[in-house]
Amino acid sequence: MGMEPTLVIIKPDGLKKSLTGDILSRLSETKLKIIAAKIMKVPKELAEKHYQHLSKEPFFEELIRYITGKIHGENRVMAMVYYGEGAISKIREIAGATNPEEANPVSIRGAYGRILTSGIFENVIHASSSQDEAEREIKLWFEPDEIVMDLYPTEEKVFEKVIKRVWKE
Ligand code: IDP
Ligand code: MG
Repeated sequence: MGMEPTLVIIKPDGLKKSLTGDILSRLSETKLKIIAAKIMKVPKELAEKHYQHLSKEPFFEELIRYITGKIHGENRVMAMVYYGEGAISKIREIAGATNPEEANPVSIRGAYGRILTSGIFENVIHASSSQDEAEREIKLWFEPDEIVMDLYPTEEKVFEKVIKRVWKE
């Protein structure tokens, strides 16, 4: 426990169902601090790295389709980092069990999740489940400068010939 960060992702079903506000309200009950947030598309490579621990599961391919928005025709997710005392367990508690049918009905997954006919647990949010997982996931989803706190050691790298899209003058 102690002061720790955790990664939260509102999955494509959460955005599709306009649940963002409700979910943020529920999460704010924890009194944890949001230290990073963005709406983004999820590239397949990022999805596969994020769920690498499940790559042997029969539902893996469908899970990648889910998190990349292919199932809902909604390619946005909202990724956030919450920080504070016992952040990981506090958020997991409000999120509820992985299987939405077993989740506490007042938890986010219990209230808004469902099981798709494909068998995938459509459970609205992701939340890191350990400090190691949080570190791995936060480094996957965010760059150091997108987070308003220094969570992990950084280094400076000089890039040459970087091609970057900018607003047209
Ligand atoms: P978690 O999201 O509660 O940490 P994980 O085991 O890390 O659970 O699984 C990641 C996601 O994969 C779940 O949130 C859910 O969407 C999906 N999932 C996990 N286990 C199953 C399963 O047995 N059947 C269908 N989908 C599953
Ligand atoms: Mg997990």
